[in-house]
Amino acid sequence: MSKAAMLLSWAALSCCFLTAETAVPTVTLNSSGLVEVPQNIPNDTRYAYLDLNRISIVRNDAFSYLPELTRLYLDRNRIDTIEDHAFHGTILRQISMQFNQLKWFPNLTDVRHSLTTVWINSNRLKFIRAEQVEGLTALEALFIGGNVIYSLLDFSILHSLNDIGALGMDIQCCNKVISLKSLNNTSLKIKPSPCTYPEELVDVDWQSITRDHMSKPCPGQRDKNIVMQVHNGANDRYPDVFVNKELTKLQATLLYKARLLKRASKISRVWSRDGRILVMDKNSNSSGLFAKRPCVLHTTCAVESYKEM
Ligand SMILES: *[C@@H]1O[C@H](CO)[C@@H](O)[C@H](O)[C@H]1NC(C)=O
Ligand SMILES: *[C@@H]1O[C@H](CO)[C@@H](O)[C@H](O)[C@H]1NC(C)=O
Ligand SMILES: *[C@@H]1O[C@H](CO)[C@@H](O)[C@H](O)[C@H]1NC(C)=O
Ligand SMILES: *[C@@H]1O[C@H](CO)[C@@H](O)[C@H](O)[C@H]1NC(C)=O
Ligand SMILES: *[C@@H]1O[C@H](CO)[C@@H](O)[C@H](O)[C@H]1NC(C)=O
Ligand SMILES: *[C@H]1O[C@@H](CO)[C@H](O)[C@@H](O)[C@@H]1NC(C)=O
Repeated sequence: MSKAAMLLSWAALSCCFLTAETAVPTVTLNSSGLVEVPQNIPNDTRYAYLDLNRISIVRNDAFSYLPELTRLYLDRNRIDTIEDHAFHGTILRQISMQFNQLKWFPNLTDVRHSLTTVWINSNRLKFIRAEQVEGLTALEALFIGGNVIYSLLDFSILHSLNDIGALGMDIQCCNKVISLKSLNNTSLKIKPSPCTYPEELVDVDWQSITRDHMSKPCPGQRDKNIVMQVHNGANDRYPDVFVNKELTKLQATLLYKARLLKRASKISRVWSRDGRILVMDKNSNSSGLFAKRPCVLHTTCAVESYKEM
């Protein structure tokens, strides 16, 4: 082939890739007041943007009239239910469901061979189980940050997965999520100190946490929303140990009490971060639990113990 011919074919190729790229049949219905998945978009649509609507349920076969659909964006809706065959009949490669109200990882079995990327960050997931994702043989990237997850599968069952986005995620660093430690820092994006449990790992850098540190049992699901009384050695002085889960009402009470203590100059600082109430002891040289780093009120300290200080 002559140089000119090569150039020509290169030009022809780049022309057509560009044309193909810009010509992808795309429908954009962001902020359109939709309360349901529309049933009247062109049937050759490949990319569909349905962000910023008020869709709350995605029913079986909602998209099956779109056989070429490869990218679907449902961000910032009110979705709490996705039926088992919602994506049946499509060839989805990317699905984005950020900022919805999903408590369960959706059943993606119908698109398991095509799906490469899932954004499900900022929902209400509490766990992801192996049986919910094990069939997703093509999955390369999974974004789960912004959920408060207590239990995660061992990701090594997903052979194509090489990118897990978990930024903005608080985790209880115990044995149910130990699989996170088998991921290197190129494949796992996590905030610098993600642990809210156990107390000794709060504010500790993720890189310096080992599998051993995480081999502790997780606080029982049954103890959710209750205040545990722990009476053993070190905790005798601080008998109220609060389990760090959804203690919204309790946290509000703690914050209120802590602010009273601050006003009475019993502690030097009180603030909340990621739903945790933190306090800094007035005397940073005091021993044990209150030394050096802030104390998370709802995990180990009793507010009462500050009153005597
Ligand atoms: C879309 O609908 C038209 C007419 O109803 C049909 O001829 C065509 O095959 C459909 N295309 C796809 C991709 O299903
Ligand atoms: C997902 O749906 C398929 C097909 O109905 C079913 O066989 C499978 O058990 C479901 N998976 C989960 C995790 O519910
Ligand atoms: C990180 O893990 C991925 C997937 O397991 C692997 O492909 C990659 O080579 C690893 N990178 C390093 C620096 O170890
Ligand atoms: C990954 O971890 C290594 C040490 O284990 C560290 O030197 C490096 O900076 C980390 N890379 C990123 C992107 O955090
Ligand atoms: C902290 O207190 C201990 C004993 O109360 C004392 O021995 C030590 O010198 C103090 N450290 C500092 C930095 O003040
Ligand atoms: C919806 O429209 C698409 C296409 O224009 C944009 O890429 C998205 O960013 C947008 N979604 C939101 C949430 O703004």
